[in-house]
Amino acid sequence: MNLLLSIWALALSANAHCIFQKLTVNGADQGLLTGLRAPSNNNPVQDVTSSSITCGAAGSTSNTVINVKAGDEIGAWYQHIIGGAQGSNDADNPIASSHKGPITVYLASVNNAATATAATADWFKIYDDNFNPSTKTWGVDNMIAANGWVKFKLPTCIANGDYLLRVETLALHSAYSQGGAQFYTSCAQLRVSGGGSTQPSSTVRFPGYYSATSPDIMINIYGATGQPDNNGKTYPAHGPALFTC
Ligand SMILES: [Cu+2]
Repeated sequence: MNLLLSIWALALSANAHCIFQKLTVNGADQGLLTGLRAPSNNNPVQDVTSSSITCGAAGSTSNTVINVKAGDEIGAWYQHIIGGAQGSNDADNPIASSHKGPITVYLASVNNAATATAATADWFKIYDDNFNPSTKTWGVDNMIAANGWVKFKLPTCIANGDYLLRVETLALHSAYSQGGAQFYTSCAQLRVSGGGSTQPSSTVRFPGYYSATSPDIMINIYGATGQPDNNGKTYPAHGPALFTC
């Protein structure tokens, strides 16, 4: 009995992670894993030089490209495991509350979103929710409060065509040592119409852009009182400057 209980406890604690697994477009549910490249389990990526840093470890790849319009509101849904909660009364759904950190969204223009190679895509940042030092609230806290939803708008001025959308939850609870930051990332395949002609002034690649030792990735978020409050400071810049129209 004791052995079974401790195995059970270990299994739970080892899996207090999450997966981005579904999209809404202006509130319309696109279906589980539809239009997505998602990992098959909720383990984080902790090596920023890994090919898995782009869209998560290779798992499922949808044949679908989701039609959207520039300016649409996108919802990205994170849950503890694929399909939702892990059993009933899952305190770690959508993610363990210990997993404080920022949520960041990127787009990359590609020729064909269903087949494009994510590692050579050129990404620009369109949304982030980092840390509010006055309320001590992280992007992850807001995602948990919204039952796993991260909502943002596609820029109105981007050019029409295919895009990959990369949504990243970065958990920093163990990021005080190198390699401790946990990335939870999937990508969506989008086809944009109704857009404009503004091109991003600069782009980045994954892997490539993130460094294991930069102050946003190797960071002790626990302040003097031991709380994950970044000691009241602002969180360092994570990713390039936001693209704006
Ligand atoms: Cu975790």
